[in-house]
Amino acid sequence: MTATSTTFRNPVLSGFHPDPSICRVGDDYYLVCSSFEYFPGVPIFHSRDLVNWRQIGNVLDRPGQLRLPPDTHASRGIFAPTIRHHDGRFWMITTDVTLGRHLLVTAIDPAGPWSDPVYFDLPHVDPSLAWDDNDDCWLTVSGVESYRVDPQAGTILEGPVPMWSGTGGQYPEAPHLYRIGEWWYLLVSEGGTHTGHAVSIARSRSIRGPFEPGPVNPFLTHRSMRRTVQATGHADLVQAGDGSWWMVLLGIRAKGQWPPYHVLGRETFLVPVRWVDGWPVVDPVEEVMAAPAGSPPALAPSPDAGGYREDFDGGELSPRWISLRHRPRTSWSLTERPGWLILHADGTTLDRAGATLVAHRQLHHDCRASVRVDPGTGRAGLTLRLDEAHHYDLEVADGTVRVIGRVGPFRQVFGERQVPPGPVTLTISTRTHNLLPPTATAADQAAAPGAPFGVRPSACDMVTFAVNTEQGPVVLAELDGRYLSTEVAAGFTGRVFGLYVTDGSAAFNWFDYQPVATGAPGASTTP
Ligand code: 6LW
Repeated sequence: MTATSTTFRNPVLSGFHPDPSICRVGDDYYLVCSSFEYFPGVPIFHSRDLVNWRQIGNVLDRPGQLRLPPDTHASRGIFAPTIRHHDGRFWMITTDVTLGRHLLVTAIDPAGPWSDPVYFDLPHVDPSLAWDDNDDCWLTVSGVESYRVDPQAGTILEGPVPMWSGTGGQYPEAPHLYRIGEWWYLLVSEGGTHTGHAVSIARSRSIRGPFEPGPVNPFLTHRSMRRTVQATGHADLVQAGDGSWWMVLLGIRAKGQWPPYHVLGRETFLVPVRWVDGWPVVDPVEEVMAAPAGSPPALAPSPDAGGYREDFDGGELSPRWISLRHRPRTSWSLTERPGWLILHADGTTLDRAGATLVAHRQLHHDCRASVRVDPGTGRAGLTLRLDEAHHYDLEVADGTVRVIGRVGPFRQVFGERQVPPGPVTLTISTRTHNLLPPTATAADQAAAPGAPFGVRPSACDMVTFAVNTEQGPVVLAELDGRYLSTEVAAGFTGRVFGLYVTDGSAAFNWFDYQPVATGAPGASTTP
């Protein structure tokens, strides 16, 4: 590191925050991400320095804008959004893949309210918007092709105009057009949203092309490289007020080996961009990155940042809470029992769509989530969820707390304990440190504390389930977390901690989420 540089920490948005798109208005940056089967949809964040982001709402936050059918599959629903500021308004366009159409909403204030949608019945995903020198609006989609549209009416005026589809990698997608100087630049991702992911660029004098590829394409990829951050792609460019350029993109942080597994979903990363001979150049994406001195990301948030305590004392749910497919007003209340979140059961199981759930993303590999829940005569708990077929539940009903694992077609109770009636405190924690190396022998394993059920954790992660008793916390089970990974479940999301009820009504007094430092006492030297 030289005296002329500073550092910042990636990911700038940890946990399930994929497909970032960014725009700047004056000193303010705004960023949106995909939301898939969750409601409200398209979380929107604000930052002044590109590194520290605060969620200011969700763009699609009412049924008039987003009505996902009750049987919407996990990882369907709302795909990659684009946010732009043009003509005094914010514009956000995305695809509802369940409906098979793109929807465009606008707002004066990015915190909302956003308008009702205008729909475009066009194929493909990853819609993006750009306005040319005549103020004509161009809608570009994966493939890659472009359409001249009337954004107010939702009509197609011209197209499809074929664009440039990258270097030949599969799934040319996430196209964005930028007017920079005399050129139109077309940013494209290709290779698919896993370890083959890559970002490529081309440019043209005309928005209609033809596009000339850059001299080095892809100009960003981590494929085949031994790097902590993998799957780098789906990018968007932004110019800071000081003239510097930046790119946000998605990546994954997988753990373990042969193969690695990732459980937090695709996260949002930031890299500085330099221009060399008219083309963007970026360094590989690292967890700690150098930034040009004086450039916006001067602040490096503490790696321990990101804890969250919710006492359910306010009148509204924080925008960070997400539910499955919809959140009917009849399914929750913050007023029925002041200071408590009441959830009323809709569906009878987390194994199928329809359950009442209010969830918070898992943001750190090593973390702890606790709730205080009064199940009354109902069935409720805290789940660690990837989808309907991949979740671990810490559930209380009929005076018993149980740990239930659902993986694919299998469902099993792994531990249980009687508890007195009334509120109970449940904790699920995850750890990637203090695990046995993949080379551990059976004897190592037998000697290691906390390695139950015959699993041999390959430095991936373990999930621990505990209930508070008069004697203190009691661990009911510890399960291998790899079964709740994208590599096992497939899909585009990441893990969430969900407060749920599947029978009757339950009351939640508080929720507490805290990262656990990886250097905590007892952390091993496992690579
Ligand atoms: C999205 C595509 C992608 O539409 O993943 O990483 C898809 N890129 O661009 C879903 O997030």
